[in-house]
Amino acid sequence: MRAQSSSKAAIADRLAAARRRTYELIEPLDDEQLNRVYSPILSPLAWDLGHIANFEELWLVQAIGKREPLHGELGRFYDAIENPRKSRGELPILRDAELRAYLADVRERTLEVLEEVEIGADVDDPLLREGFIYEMLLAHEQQHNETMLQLMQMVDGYEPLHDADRGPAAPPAPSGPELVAVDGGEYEIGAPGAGFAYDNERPRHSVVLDPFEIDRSPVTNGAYLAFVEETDAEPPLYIERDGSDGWVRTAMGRRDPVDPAQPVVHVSWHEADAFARWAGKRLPTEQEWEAARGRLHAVGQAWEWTSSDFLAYPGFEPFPYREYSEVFFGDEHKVLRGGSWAADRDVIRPSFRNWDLPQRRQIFAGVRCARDAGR
Ligand code: AVJ
Ligand code: FE
Repeated sequence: MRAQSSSKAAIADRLAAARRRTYELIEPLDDEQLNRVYSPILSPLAWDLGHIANFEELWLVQAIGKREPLHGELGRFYDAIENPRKSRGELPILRDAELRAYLADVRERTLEVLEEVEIGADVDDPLLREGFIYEMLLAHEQQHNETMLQLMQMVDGYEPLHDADRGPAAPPAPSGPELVAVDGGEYEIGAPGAGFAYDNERPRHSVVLDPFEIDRSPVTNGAYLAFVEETDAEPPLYIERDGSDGWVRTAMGRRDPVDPAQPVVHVSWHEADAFARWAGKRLPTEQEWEAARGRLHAVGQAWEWTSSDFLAYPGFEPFPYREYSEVFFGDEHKVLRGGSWAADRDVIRPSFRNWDLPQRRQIFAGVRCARDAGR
């Protein structure tokens, strides 16, 4: 992980780098593609872009800088809770040149406000302490970059500027046995008290685990397609039969060979769970995943489904707003751990919790299996 400096100059540089990445992702696209609705479960890219700028305006300009919003009531169209993804194409959001101007105007004000604030470790305002709100904004833009890449899988002919944005890479094969044995006992789960983390990663607490084993490596396309062939399960999203007895990858409207050594992505929780059972194993709990972290090969290529519901840790307190985590707690969403090839390396930390509905396949999610020890 990159060392995170919280000097103002370092924050300004990191904000600029995140924005550069956002612009690079959309550079190959025209305004029609930015405005187009490709899927009811994903926002048009113009919405993500306006939402990135609006979230920045809301927190860094309005809340911290006490400025009035640039576009009056516009913010309510970028509220993710008020506006479900399927309705976002019809909203009177900013588009084209106006949208680009909004991103730039908000950023100008953000940098102006950054000059005025105190962000040290001992400031009173918890939003500013250790630069929390700036870290949150960076993570927010990076997470939306990943959401945008999910949509870009559906854009025919999309040519990413960087080859790394084409999909997961096949990691070098690990040495050693297929499963890693993890001792039973007490483990500390969650983010430490200092340093940036989302509210759902706190408070740190201990759990007692039975001994278990967990796959050293994520499940590959090759292993997953063997399961598909044997059980007649659906192939992952964007993998299809090639007309004879092989498979092709169809993301971005292409017909690319499937690399059997790459971690499988675009499988739902139900499919991940079925795969694990077929393999004589089960999904790990998120606590097991975190306890085994550091012993696992190729974390950060594909999100890894866990068997855990997205629940509050004991003593959870919402911060800085209930709609980041708290409104999603319950048995509807399943937790994913690790990170994907499309996630910023800053987002990938041992305590980070991602979540989605168990039927979803648009995210870059795969599988790593576990089993009870002594089986
Ligand atoms: C943590 C990826 C589930 O996209 O809904 C972005 C991240 N929260 N803006 C989501 C998020 C607010 C969130 N996930
Ligand atoms: Fe958001």
